[in-house]
Amino acid sequence: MVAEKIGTTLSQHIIETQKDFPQASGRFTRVFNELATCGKIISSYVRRAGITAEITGKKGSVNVQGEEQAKLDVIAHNIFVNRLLETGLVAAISSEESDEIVEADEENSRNANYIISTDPLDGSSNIDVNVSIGTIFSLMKRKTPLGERVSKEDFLQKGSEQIAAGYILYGSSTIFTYTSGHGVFCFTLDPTIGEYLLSHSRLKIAEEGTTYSVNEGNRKFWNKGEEELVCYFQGNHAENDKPYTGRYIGSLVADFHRNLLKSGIYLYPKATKDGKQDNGKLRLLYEAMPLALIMKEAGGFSSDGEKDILEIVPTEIHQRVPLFIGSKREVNLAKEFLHKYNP
Ligand code: P6P
Repeated sequence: MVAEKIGTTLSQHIIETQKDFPQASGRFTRVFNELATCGKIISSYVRRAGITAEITGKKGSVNVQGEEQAKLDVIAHNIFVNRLLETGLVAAISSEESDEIVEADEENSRNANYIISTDPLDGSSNIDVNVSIGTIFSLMKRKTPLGERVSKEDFLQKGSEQIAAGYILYGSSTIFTYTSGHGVFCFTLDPTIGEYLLSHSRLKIAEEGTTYSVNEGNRKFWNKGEEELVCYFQGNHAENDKPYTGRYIGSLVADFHRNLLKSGIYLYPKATKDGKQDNGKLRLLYEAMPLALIMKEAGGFSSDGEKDILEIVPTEIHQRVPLFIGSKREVNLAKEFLHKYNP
């Protein structure tokens, strides 16, 4: 099938795949192509960071999370919002960089079918030290009836309702990875021709992992189950004396992508450095849920330590969640260890 031949362009792939869905109207294709274009534009900025002051360093503002915004955070946010709302097919966008949802004009807020949640540039604190960063997106259909204005409640759907999810990793190359529920596909951007070319078709993660990714600097804030789980991964446990490989880039998309290809688990338990956040650091809507859909399609699993990420119904758009995501065996182990002390 052309759509899955290595080297196929993303546009060819989407058009070919659309043929499999007679009910497809072309709207999905149009939105998807725009997401891909946003990735190319952001990639061009990321590749120039450090060269021009206008895109390097801090913006001098903080986002709703109280985190300092990099100039590129805001640039990436604006690219996503402007281009996707201009398609006339997206009613609103929830973004890490905006406290409230960004609604399309009245006409499209009432009549567009799709809503998008995004972390426009995750891991942006790594930009100035030339470490990989990424964009994460989640595509859903609105719940409110057409004709009514879209609302924040439209975004409070569980992850299994996603129509599609993906990320763009700005690493040694720029990779566009997505799933629409029929397999996980990766496209590598060939900058010489400006096209994304299929590089991985129907990606599957190994059932058992060999790598664990966690910020060990938070150890003093972990509970007993989390502590024992990491000791297991370090080979310091009665049930395991063979250490896993430890890899932690500090950029979720980069750690996720490596574990997706090489097997392993990424974990961000409840507490963070300040020990205050008892719901972890990562956001449910535009980090955990889209990656959880990809991981499920690749044969892996994700949980908050107890519940399947895709079955959690959000109560607010910037809600945080503890995250254990990767090879099925390791994510289930996490659940066992946490349950041991918190039945
Ligand atoms: P810490 C980046 O801010 C991010 O959201 C993820 O990309 C990354 O995995 C995590 O936070 C890093 O957090 O507390 O380990 O620096």
